[in-house]
Amino acid sequence: MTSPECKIALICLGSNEESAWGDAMATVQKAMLKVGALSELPAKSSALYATPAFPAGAGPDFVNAAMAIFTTLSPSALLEHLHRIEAAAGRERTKRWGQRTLDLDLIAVGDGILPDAETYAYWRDLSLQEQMIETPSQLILPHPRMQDRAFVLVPLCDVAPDWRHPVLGRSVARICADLPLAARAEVTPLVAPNAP
Ligand code: PH2
Ligand code: MG
Ligand code: MG
Repeated sequence: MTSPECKIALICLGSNEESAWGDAMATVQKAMLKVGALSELPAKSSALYATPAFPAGAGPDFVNAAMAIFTTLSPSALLEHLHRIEAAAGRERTKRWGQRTLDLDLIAVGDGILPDAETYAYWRDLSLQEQMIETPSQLILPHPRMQDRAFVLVPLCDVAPDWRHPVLGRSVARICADLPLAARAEVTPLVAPNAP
């Protein structure tokens, strides 16, 4: 039997609340080590960024980052690992879009469209108002909102600018460049206190 193919997985990390691991920056940094440990080839990690909470006024600024890891895990097995890391940081799943100690979002796995193109399109095309009410019960990939969010795309440009969206047919760099400049400018790089 041939071994399963190693695929790139894109993950967005976010925190806007202190966790068992420290402040938001320390939390994201520790999570990066744990997510990196899931990778079967050297993982790629973005810079850390300060970003205003979405929707506007929803809470303190976030620290966001992105990673590209390389894995033979299925998307659902990978998601379980991410949920375990969130739980280790003390994450309680309460309010949608509320404050969170650690949020690990699976953005894409290879060029997979899950569960199928029709369901993906349904979630991608929801209005913001509908998004406030409806939450998918299954894993939708690529993340149906990735193309709208500078706090996802700017960090992703650090790790996978050439990854091509299997439905939109555009690279991460292109999708990011298509965002309004003002949205991109709100995502500001943070310098870690222990940086050289
Ligand atoms: N995550 C959310 C809701 N809002 N805003 C920013 N800036 N960054 C996030 O990671 C984020 C958010 C839900 O997961
Ligand atoms: Mg999220
Ligand atoms: Mg999440």
